[in-house]
Amino acid sequence: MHDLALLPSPSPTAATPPGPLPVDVWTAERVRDLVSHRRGRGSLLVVSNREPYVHQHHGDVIRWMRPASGLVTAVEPIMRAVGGTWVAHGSGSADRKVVDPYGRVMVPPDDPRYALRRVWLTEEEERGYYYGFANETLWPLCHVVYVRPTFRSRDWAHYQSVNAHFCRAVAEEAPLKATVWVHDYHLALLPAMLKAARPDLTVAHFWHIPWPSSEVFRICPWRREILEGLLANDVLGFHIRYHCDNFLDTVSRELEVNIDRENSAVTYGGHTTLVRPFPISVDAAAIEAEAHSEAVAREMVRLREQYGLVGDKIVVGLDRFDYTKGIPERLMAVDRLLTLSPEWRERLLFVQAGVPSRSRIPAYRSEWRRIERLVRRINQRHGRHGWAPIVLLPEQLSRTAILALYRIADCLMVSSLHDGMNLVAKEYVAARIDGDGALVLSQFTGAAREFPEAFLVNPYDLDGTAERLGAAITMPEPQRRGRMTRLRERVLEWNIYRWAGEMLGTVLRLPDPEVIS
Ligand code: GDG
Repeated sequence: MHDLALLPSPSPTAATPPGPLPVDVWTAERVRDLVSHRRGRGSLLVVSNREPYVHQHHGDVIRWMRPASGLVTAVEPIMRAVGGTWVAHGSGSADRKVVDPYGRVMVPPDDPRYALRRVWLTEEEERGYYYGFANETLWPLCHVVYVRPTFRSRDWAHYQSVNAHFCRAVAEEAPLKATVWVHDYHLALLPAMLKAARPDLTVAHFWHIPWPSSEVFRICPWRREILEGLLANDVLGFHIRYHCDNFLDTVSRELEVNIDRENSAVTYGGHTTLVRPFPISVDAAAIEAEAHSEAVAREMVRLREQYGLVGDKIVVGLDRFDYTKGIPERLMAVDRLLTLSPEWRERLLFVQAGVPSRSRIPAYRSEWRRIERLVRRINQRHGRHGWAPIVLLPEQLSRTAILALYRIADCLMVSSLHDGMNLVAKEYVAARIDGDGALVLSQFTGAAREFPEAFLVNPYDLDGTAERLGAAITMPEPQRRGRMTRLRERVLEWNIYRWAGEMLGTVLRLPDPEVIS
């Protein structure tokens, strides 16, 4: 079973935010209308490795949870709005117990809106495809963080066979001329397999992580197969234009393609793929509404009491514990600030929350040990009178607790070494219903392109990051609020429904695939 980070149920329902909405706002209803108007050609299927709901045994009872994953955070509200089928790996200990004979269960469990079709994998397949090829090969290959990718032929064989499993499941589920929306780097081969098995399908793919430069990608022994898999899509989406350009450069170096830069389209073997940026986001209105709730207010009190979250300034970090997120760099920047400006001692508290992730992989285990060592050392160096500057919360936080932490945080620090988008930064901004708070944000996240009002940092530059953190927590209130107001306007307008509306709109405007019988 995965060492998933799990969120307790239930999840919030979308709600209308207080106050006037920006003029051109996308809502769940607007995406639903778009999909239902254009659905003449069939229905919508989402495919991803990660499932949106996991069923687990707890003694004699079965409980369901939502995994802590950027992909699930983003795609789940869309499926709730439009319905359809989501095909994903069934990873929970009780997942088989709750499905029908075809591996299907209706979700959300407390408010069924769409079907979840589970794909079953053996331990060995999961090891090779998920831990091996997806997370020891493609993840480090696409994130330029100087962790060397591993290339094992047996992982590659599992990756191919698991993609074929997913293909069979989707082909069984998809009605004629359906639109299939594939997600992420676990399923790069699936589009080509689907087009071969079911040429009537329209296939789109959203790649949630960065695409590296062609120079980086060319070390992959199976690069041709991966690129051919992706070029079978009708639409291929990345978070930002820079990743699209890297992808276009990569295919132009590796394959005989025709590239139409004007339309950002690639033609290969007679098939054209539109390659476009679609910046992902969060359900900002729902977060805003939930941040107003009594439950969040109570949780703020509980967290402050339980963890002693008091001080002039509370700075928060929240991540899956992943080596791409730059957690040691963040801790070292806090250390540097406390060393250069000792007047912050006993006044600044840094809270690092999050869940251990992929801990079967050695690079993740050593990252975790490094974080623990650093926290100990920094607390010894600067701690006094029973006070220590860093609080580590390596626990599974509920969504209510996450929103409470965002509201407590005078400053949120995102210091990823490389990150496709980073939804934590967007959630923080959406949760700041008081219009206050400061965001320190790595320039190597997709979010940095949309958030120039954040305190942008290069996390490799410790002095620079410490200096920007100092500036963020000392900025006078009027300027700080001015920046937050602009960040909030952006996240409310460029919300998750706009992302889905723009990507699905592009897909649904395409002509029907030509099927030669
Ligand atoms: C990938 C890409 C891209 C985090 N820690 C805990 C927790 N979370 C929740 C957050 C947020 C989500 O998980 C993380 O989303 P991110 O976008 O920050 O990061 P990844 O999981 O790496 O996501 C990323 C994303 O896909 C979407 O395309 O933005 O670049 O890497 O929703 O709130 N939830 C709980 N406990 C935690 O400790 N419960």
